[in-house]
Amino acid sequence: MKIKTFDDVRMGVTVQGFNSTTARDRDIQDLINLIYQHKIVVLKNQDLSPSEYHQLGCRLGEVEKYYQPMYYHPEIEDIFVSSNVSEDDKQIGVPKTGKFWHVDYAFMQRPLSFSMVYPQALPQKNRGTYFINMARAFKNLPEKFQDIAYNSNCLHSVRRFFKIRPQDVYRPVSEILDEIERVTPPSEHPTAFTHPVTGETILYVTEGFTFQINDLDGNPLDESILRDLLTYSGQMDQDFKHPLIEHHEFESGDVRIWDNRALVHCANHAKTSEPTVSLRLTMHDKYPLYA
Ligand code: 7UC
Ligand code: FE
Repeated sequence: MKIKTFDDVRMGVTVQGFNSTTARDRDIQDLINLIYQHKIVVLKNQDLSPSEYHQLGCRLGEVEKYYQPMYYHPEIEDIFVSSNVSEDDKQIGVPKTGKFWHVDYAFMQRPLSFSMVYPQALPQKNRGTYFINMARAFKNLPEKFQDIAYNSNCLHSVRRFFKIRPQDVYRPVSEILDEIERVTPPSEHPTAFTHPVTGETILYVTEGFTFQINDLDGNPLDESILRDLLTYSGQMDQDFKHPLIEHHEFESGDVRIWDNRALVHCANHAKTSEPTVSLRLTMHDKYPLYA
């Protein structure tokens, strides 16, 4: 494996010459260490079948499939398909996923440790992902906000970004909203916590999912506090110009893996109608969300 940092500005490393079929357990452990250390790892020049890709995921951690079948890959349910391509009127996966700041599964009691994306079809440009390092975001907070973050919890829900399914047509919205609350009741996590591996303090709020901040007795704090935390972290910047925001482009053959505890991300979908397909796998490591 040949490891190179991206550039002097952005986090992450590229790995050349990784072969998932011949990789030994030691190589997999090296890879996992790189994910914690650099937060983003891009395996270059990969040519994997869906099943080989799935096997790689299974070696990186305990794969958890998405809770909604609408996203499933036709052969391998564990693979989440983001795709704007429909063949013979049959849509596979879901178009325009993740186009908002979020952490995968932060709205669940047990969020994911690693996320991995493998594009299959890429538009000419503008297909990438925005990332924010939430350890840096925490460090950048004024002390007053660090104190609040240490002494509060946040509630997270998927409700604002739940995708209407084909079978929802003609259903009353109230019924769909009730179903969302029943199936995915809000999760509660500390506003800031210690990463179990790196020891960094992570600010754990997302524009897409976090909707309330409570003190340690469960009393709601002023809404402006959550808004301020999101603003300091860069997630309220509509132009994506905030210094904490990094854009990471995809090249064909890339498999990107990232530390889903430490980063928030936001998909950048091309404005054109070019075919775009990517396969996602999500894994748990052996640690709790926070130390
Ligand atoms: O369709 C989507 O944008 C999926 C999103 C609501 N959830 C992704 C996740 O893993 O949290
Ligand atoms: Fe995502």
